[in-house]
Amino acid sequence: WGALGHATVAYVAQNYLSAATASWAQGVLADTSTSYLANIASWADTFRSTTAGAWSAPLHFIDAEDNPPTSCSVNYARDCGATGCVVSAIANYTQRVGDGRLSAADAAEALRFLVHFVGDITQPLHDEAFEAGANGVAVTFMGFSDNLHSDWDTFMPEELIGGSSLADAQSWATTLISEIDSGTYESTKASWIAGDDVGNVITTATRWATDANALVCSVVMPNGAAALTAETDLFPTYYDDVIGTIELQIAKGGYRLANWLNTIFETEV
Ligand code: DCM
Ligand code: DCM
Ligand code: DCM
Ligand code: ZN
Ligand code: ZN
Repeated sequence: WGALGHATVAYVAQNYLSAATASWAQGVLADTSTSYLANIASWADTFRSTTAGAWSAPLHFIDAEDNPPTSCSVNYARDCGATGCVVSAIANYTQRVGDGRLSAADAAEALRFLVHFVGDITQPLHDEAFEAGANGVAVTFMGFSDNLHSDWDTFMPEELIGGSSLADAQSWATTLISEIDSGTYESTKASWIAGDDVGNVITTATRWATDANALVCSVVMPNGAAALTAETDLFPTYYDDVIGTIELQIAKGGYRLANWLNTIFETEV
C-alpha cells in the first residue's frame, strides 16, 4: 500500500489496541501522540529506498509463483526467497519486538517494520510474482498511463478518499471502524483473526498471504492481465468492481495488526 493505506491500517489498529498495549507501543516508539502508529506506518518504504535499507526491499512482499487467474496459491518453501519475504519478515519482527534484550532503537525498528508488513501482506499484489506483483502490467487509470500495482497501492485508494494525508487516513479509518463494529464487516471480522498464533508465525502469516493472494485470481485479474491492459481506462468499471475489496483488505489489516500486537504484548513482553 501507499502512505494512505498504511496510515489507515495503523489508525484502525490503534482503535483496537488494549490500553496496556497502546502504552507499550507508545513507549517503544517514544511517541505519545494520538497518531503513534500512523506516524511510523510508512517508515519502511522510506528506509528501503535508502542505500542502507536496500536489503529490506524484498521483505515487503512474497512472490507467489502461481498462475493467475487460473490458479492462485502461496507456498512458503517455494515462494519465500533466500533474501526473505514478507512472511519471514513478520516472523522475524514479531520475535524481535517481544525480545526484551534488544536496544531501544532496535525494538522501535522492529515495531516500525511489523506495523508496515502486516499492512503490506493484505495487498493482493504483494502476494503475487506475476510481472513483479503487476508492477509490469501497464494500464490506464483516470487518464494516467501507470501500472496495476501502483493503482492498487495508491491511486485507487486516493481516488476513494480524495487525499493521502494523515487526516484523510484518520477519516477513512473512522468509516472502516464503524463497519467493523456494526456494519458490513461485523459478522466476518472474527474470521480475519481466527487461528492467528504468535507462536506459529510462519503458518499464520502464510495464511494471511494465501487469503490475499486468492483475490488476485478472483478480483484483481479474473480475466487475466491482458484484459486490463486492453481497457481504455480502469475508471469507472474496474475501479467500481475492486474498490470494495481494497476497503476490506485495509480494514482487515488494521484489525489483524491490533490483535497481533495485543497478543505479543500479553504473551511475550
Ligand atoms: N536486524 C534485523 N533482523 C535481525 C537481526 C538484525 O532486522 N534478525 C537488523 C536490525 C539492525 C541491524 O540488523 O537494523 C543490525 O542489528 P544488530 O542490532 O543486531 O546489530
Ligand atoms: N513489489 C511487489 N512485488 C515485487 C516487487 C515489488 O509487491 N515482486 C512492490 C513493492 C512496492 C512496489 O511493488 O510496493 C514497487 O516496488 P519497486 O519500487 O521495487 O518497483
Ligand atoms: N499518477 C499515476 N496514476 C494516477 C494518478 C497519478 O501514475 N492515476 C502519477 C502521475 C505523477 C504522480 O502520480 O507522476 C503524481 O500525480 P498527481 O500530480 O496527479 O498527484
Ligand atoms: Zn506495493
Ligand atoms: Zn511496503
